[in-house]
Amino acid sequence: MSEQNKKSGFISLVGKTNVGKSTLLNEILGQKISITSRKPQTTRHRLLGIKTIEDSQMIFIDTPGFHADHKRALNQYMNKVASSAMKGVDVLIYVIECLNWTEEDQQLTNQIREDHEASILVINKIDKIHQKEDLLPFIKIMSDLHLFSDIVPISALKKQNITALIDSILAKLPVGQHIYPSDQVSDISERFLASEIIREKCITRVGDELPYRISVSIEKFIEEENIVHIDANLFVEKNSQKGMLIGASGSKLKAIGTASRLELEEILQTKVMLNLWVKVKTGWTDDEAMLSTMGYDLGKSR
Ligand SMILES: Nc1nc2c(ncn2[C@@H]2O[C@H](COP(=O)(O)OP(=O)(O)OP(=O)(O)O)[C@@H](O)[C@H]2O)c(=O)[nH]1
Ligand SMILES: [Mg+2]
Repeated sequence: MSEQNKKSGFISLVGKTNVGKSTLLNEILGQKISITSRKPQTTRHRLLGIKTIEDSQMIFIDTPGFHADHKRALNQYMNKVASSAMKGVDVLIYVIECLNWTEEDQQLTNQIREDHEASILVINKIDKIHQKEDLLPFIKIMSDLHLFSDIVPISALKKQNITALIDSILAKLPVGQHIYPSDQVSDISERFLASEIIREKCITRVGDELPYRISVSIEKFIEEENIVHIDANLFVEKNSQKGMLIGASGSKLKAIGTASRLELEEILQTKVMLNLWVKVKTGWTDDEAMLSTMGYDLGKSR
């Protein structure tokens, strides 16, 4: 392959929380690098997913979803990570849920017209549309906004129309040298992925408010020949939350530990010995200094 024919570019996935950005990234990569859940504000960090197809290297940036609650330092941090990923990329993918374009979307995309030659509106979750004939008029309304160069309806979960989306991205990718080896899929470490898998298992097993109060920190990650030893702290903000996470006679924490271990064993392809501790760190979601020591730092997003 001649060097001049190579294409490479950064593609960010942005949009409101819960629209399916991380599900889409995992589907494109064919591998889970970004955790997902039906609860809002799942992704907290910017992370890269890399897909190389022949002479084209697509470097995707998954971001935290935008959300209106700006009050806490953690929420402000997440919105900042998302807006910084809207700038300086080669292709911007703005994801929405089918038939759902809001005032907030309008505001968030206002800057696209000036900043981006190449922007794609992804209308996700088309599998949820009851009346299929509703889709075409919606696409027409979106197209009349004149904000996006392409509009691609997909279902990330049901793997519908992903090839059309890839084709649209490839057509917009600039000429350039590849930055990563062709078999590299992400820039995240196994240690970081472990903390995220554990956080995902917490999110799915607790009530609606608690997910935003939980942070996971890996204290030990030691790889031996046939086993990986992982110790992790789960931080919450209050003693009452600690009880909710541990559950009656430790049942909830045990379930979180088992589900995390099984998935980590699958990902790491080895046995995993996992120990979890729940600790209270009062007010961590609204304390910039604490956020920084816990790895939420705009300078280094992970
Ligand atoms: N029915 C349906 N559900 C989907 C689809 N794509 C994603 N979901 C679900 O939508 C929920 C949110 O998905 P995520 O991928 O976590 O969404 P996100 O945009 O990354 O959310 P944040 O990280 O919070 O910004 C999950 O329960 C997914 O399974 C889809 O195409 N169809
Ligand atoms: Mg996400």
